[in-house]
Amino acid sequence: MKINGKEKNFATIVEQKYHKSIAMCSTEELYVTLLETVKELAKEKESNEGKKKLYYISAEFLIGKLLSNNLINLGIYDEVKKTLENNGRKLAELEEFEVEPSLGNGGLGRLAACFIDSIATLGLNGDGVGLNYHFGLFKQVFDKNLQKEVPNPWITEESWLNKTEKEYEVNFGGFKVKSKMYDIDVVGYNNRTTKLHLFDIASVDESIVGETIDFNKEEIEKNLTLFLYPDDSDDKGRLLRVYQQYFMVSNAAYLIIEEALEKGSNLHDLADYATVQINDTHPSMVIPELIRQLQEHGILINEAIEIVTKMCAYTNHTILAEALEKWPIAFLDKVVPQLMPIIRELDNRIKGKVKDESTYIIKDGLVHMAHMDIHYGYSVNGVAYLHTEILKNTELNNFYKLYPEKFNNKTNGITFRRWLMECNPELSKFVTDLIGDGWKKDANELEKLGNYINDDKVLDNLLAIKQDKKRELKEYLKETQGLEFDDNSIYDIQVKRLHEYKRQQMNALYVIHKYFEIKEGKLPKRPITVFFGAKAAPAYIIAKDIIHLILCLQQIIDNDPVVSKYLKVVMVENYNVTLAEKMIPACDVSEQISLASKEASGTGNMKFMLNGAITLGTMDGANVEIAELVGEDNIYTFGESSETVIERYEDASYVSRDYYEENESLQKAVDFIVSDEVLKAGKKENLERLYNELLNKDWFMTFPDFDDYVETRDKVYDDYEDRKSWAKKMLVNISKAGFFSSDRTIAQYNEEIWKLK
Ligand code: 26Q
Repeated sequence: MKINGKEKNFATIVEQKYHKSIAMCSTEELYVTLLETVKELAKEKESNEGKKKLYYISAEFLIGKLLSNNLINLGIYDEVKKTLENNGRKLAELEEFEVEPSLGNGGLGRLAACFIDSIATLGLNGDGVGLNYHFGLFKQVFDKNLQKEVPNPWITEESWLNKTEKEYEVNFGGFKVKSKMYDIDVVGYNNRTTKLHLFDIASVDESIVGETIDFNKEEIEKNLTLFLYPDDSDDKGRLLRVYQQYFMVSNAAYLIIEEALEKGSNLHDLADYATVQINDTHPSMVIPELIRQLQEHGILINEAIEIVTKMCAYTNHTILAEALEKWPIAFLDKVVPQLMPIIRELDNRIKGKVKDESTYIIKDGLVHMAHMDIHYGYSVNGVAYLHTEILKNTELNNFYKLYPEKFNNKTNGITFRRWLMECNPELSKFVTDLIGDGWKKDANELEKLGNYINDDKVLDNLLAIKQDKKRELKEYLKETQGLEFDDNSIYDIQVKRLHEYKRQQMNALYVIHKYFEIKEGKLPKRPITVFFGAKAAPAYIIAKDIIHLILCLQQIIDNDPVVSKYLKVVMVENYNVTLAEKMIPACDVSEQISLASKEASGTGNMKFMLNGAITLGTMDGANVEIAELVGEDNIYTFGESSETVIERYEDASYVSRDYYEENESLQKAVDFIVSDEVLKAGKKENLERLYNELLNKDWFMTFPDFDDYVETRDKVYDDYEDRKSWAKKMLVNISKAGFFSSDRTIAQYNEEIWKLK
């Protein structure tokens, strides 16, 4: 590697720093040296430039560990790995040592992380702006088959954060705080760097955090950036979340204006210097805040509104109405009294010209953040084809009628650097050996793999790589979590946040159904391992009950010598980006079984496909695009359509008990939840609550899809036995995954929304 123009070797760097060889160093010494080296190399790279700059503001950036990713993007991964190996050390040892920054809940945060990787790689002039949470999303531990949450610190003495000189003053109702900005360098692949700006305050007091994630939510100066909020929270938590959001966007607005001024803007032309992507409604207050700050610079309100409307674009990530943020006026009056007159003015202007009351910003004492974004932004996008259609035709139809030109789709994507090159170097090399490495820059080149569809040797190699990754996962989970299973079994995996709409409960019902079949002597041709990984928001009771059921099933089956030969349940503890990188490459069957119309996109589905797993899914989110790309022979779809589901909700015609009463095998599976066997393994209160919820409500309609799910899943397992035809399906999936590169997504954002350069 070249540092400051001089060729250097990692071994010499270590030698100079510690006066000893790599072999003699502790893991920490090697890690710290490598971290410093990478930081230095990143600093040397040119940063992206241009007149107009994108600010991707997001409350979450689920970046995951950065060491290997940065080594890959700097092009020194192989070199460093080899040097370590030549000295009897392993890069994996350092990877394990690194702490994962879990600065996001799930899909939305991980998407933001993939996006900044692609922004850097494409050389676009754009930075990320967010918060420097001292504790990431809670760490999940299992205790008596229940989820417990414990604090999850990530900032160590030596971290990826760089201090900067930037400081601002942020005013809240009644007091103000001084902010400081930290940067993480985001290294593009073979290209330039961009920055992730994370804002913090000096007065945060980590000592108020004890053994649990409960803490005093009153003293804002001490806790403002202490925690990332789980995706739903108690009321007290919500108030603190408003403080966090305003803190984030006020800093962002100061930064935007300051950087534009430095580049020669007179602020009347600010929209030529800056564009803002609002990642869900969490940063929506940036709109009134930019207006407020422009007014402070002497720009009158009419013009300020006009400028800001040309600057801000909003991405919607959810169709669940209950998830759209609405803040009580009283909250905003307390936290940001300086914004309320502006928000009222924005609302009054709409009330003065739009008849449709459903689009007003302030209604019944609540401020509807998404409404403000749509009226006062220039773009509104959904994150997959179906999602955007549902927004236009159903959820946001009243807005679509007002501003059809603002609506557009940007189907999500993932960075192939992390989700193939880093997590699956074997498959990555296999691909490169066949088609060259052009795919690393232009993912569509993966289509060339199609030429090998009848090449038996290629198909065998593909299966062999999958088998290796399955063995690796087995060893890893044995060592780290004491979990045991057969690597000759089919690996069927559902990993994602726990939500009723994602329907882990339906997967669990299938497990129960299989359990009965095996007991009755109907044996699967090959053992099946059903993996789950999921955190539930601490206050989401039913989600936690579902985890409880899955853990009880795991225990019951583990203790059953007959059934466990054919079926295993493996619920991994503390599912996070690090575990995803180990599980996804090892997967045979990718469970994407949300209730049609509810999953905006999903991005796990793309990661699995890229790693040669076959999707078992509903026609929901980006599954629709996957199905179209791979064709019906290479995906297994089931379940009711989004149209039917939407109708059922509209006419409120769904009665779960009717299905239960008419379907014997479903009834048997559901009843098992409160059987003596499960009650012995678990807690009555939790299991009965879940049972009653399903029987009396089943809001996400698992019962109507149950039979189709069972039948389709059984077919998947049957088809798996024809190894050659399965390998062909794998190859087709990998070859068609190019569309889901976040490089493509970001190029589209730029061409159709941001228009940088
Ligand atoms: C809201 C209020 C209070 C506290 C937390 C929140 C909150 C936090 C996070 C609400 C929602 C989120 C995250 C949402 C999310 O991850 N959505 C997912 O976004 C992905 C990227 O677009 C999609 O692929 C998924 O379909 C979508 O569920």
